[in-house]
Amino acid sequence: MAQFEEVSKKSELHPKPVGMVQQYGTAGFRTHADHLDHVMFRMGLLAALRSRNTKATIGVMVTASHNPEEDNGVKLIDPMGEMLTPVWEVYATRLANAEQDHLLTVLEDIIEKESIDLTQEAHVFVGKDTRSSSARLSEAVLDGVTALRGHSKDYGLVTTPQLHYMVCCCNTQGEYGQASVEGYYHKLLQAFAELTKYVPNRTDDQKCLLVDGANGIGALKLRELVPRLQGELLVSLFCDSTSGKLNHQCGADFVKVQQKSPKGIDMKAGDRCCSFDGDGDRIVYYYSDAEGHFHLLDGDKIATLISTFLKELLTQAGLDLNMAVVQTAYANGSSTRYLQDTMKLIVKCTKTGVKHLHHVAQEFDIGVYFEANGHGTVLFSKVLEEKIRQLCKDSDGERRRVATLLKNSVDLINQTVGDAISDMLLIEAILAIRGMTVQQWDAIYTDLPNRQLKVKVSDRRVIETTDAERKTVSPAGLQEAIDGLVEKHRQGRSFVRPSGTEDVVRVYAEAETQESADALAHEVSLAVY
Ligand code: 16G
Ligand code: ZN
Repeated sequence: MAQFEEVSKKSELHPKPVGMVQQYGTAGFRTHADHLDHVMFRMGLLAALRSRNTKATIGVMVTASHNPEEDNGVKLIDPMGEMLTPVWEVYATRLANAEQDHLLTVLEDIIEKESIDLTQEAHVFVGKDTRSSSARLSEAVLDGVTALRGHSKDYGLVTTPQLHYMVCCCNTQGEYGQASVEGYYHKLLQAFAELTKYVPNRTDDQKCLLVDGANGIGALKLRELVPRLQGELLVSLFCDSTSGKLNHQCGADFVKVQQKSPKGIDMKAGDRCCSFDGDGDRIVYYYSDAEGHFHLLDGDKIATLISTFLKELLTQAGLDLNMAVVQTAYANGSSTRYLQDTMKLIVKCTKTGVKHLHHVAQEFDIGVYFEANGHGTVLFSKVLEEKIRQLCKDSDGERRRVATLLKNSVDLINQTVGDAISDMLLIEAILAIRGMTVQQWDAIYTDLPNRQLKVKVSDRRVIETTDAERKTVSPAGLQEAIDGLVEKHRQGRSFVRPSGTEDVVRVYAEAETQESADALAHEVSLAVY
C-alpha cells in the first residue's frame, strides 16, 4: 500500500460525500459544480491509469458544455482524441462512487483487471471552460494525476475540441499538427486561406458573419483567431462573455431548442448568423427572412452542405470511394430523404451520443456525422488521405485544383470530435466557393415541421428501445400505440427514448404541418404515461 500513500493523503483533501452516486454518462460526469470535487480528483487518478494502460497521453476536459453556469462536468479523452472507451466508463463510475475507505480497493481492482504497470510513465493533458468553478475543479484533476505520480500539462482555458486535438497531435508525434493552441490556429488558418484563395469578387456583405459565442470559451478563442483571418471572413462577435452569463439565453442549445435568435444579437433580415455552445463543440446557423420568420440550419443542414460538397469533389477528382452520412433518429426526415434519394449517399442511423456516430463514421472512406443539435464532424480514412496527397502531387490542371481543395478540406476539419470553430470555417469556405447565400443553402430541402417534448415519468428506464432508438421494445404495447398514432398523420414519424442526461423521457414527432407534428407529439406523450 506504500505506493498509494499519496493517494490516501490527497484524497482526504477531496472527500466524497457519503452516499453520493453519479454516473459517467454520454457526456461524462455532469451535475452541480458543488458535487464534483471528489469526482475530479478521482478522474485525475483514472486518467493516470488510462495513460499507463494505453502507453499514451490522455486528456481530461473540465466542462458542462451547454448546461447553466452553476453546473460543471468532466470527460476523459482517449489517445486518438476520441471519447473514452466504454469499459473505462464503467471504471470511471465505480471510482467516482467508491466511499472514502474503499477508494484504494477500487483503484487496485482496476489496476489488476487491466494489468497496469505502475512503474510506467503517465501523461495527462488538462483543459477547462470559462465557468467560475472550472479553475478549482481542474486543480483537483491535477492533484489526482500527481497523486499517482503522473505528469500533467495544464492547457488552461481551451475549447473541448481543442483539447481533443492536442491529445491526438501528441500521440501521433505531430503528424496531425502541433500540440498547442498556436499549432491549432496555424493548421486551420492555413487550410482556410488556401480554400478561399481563388474565390473571386466577394463583397463585404458576403463575408459577414454574426457569431454568438454563448458567453463562453468559444468566444474567447474566436477573439484570438478572427484578427488572423486576413479579411476573408468578417466576424461580428456577440455574447462574447464580457458581460453576459454563460449559455444564458444564448448559445447553440438555446437557439436549437427555442427556435429563436439569442438575446443580444443584432441581426437584420438576411444576415448569416451562427451560435456556438458553452465548450465550443457544437454549432448551428440561422437567419431571419424579410417577414421576420426565423430559419434554423441545424446539424442536418450542415451535414447536407458538407457531404454534397465533398461528394462533388470526389466525383470531379475521379475518386470512387464509399461515403456515408451518419445521423440519429432526431434527423429531420426531409434530410434523410434528400441525402438518400437525391444525393444517392449511404445514410446510417445510430443511437444518440457522439461516440456512437463517430464509431459508425469510421467504417467509411468519408464518414460525415452530425447530430441535429449541431455536434458533428467528418472522418477520412487513411487510404483516402493518402490518395488525395498523391493526387495533389501527380495531377495537374483541374484535377489538381480539386485534389488541393480536398486536401485543404481535410486539414480544416477537426477529425477528433465536433468543433464549432473548425465547422464554421469549413461551412464559410464552402459557401464562398459555391457562391451560395444562407437562403440558398436553406433551400436545398425543406424541413418537415417537428416538435420535441419531455415527459416526466416515475422510472424512465422502463422504456427500452431498439433500431437506433427508433422503436420501443418495452413496455409492452407502447410501440403499437405509437404506430397507431403515427398512421393518422401525413408524413408522420415519432419515437420516444429515455434521456441519457436528464431524468425524463424524450418524445420526437414530425409531420406534414406544424399542427399535425404538435398533435402527434402530444398524443405520443400521453401514451408514454
Ligand atoms: C450528450 C451527448 C450529445 C447528445 C445528448 C443527448 C456527447 C459528447 N454529448 O450531451 O451528443 O445529443 O447527450 O442528450 O456525446 P439526451 O440523452 O438527454 O437526449
Ligand atoms: Zn458542448
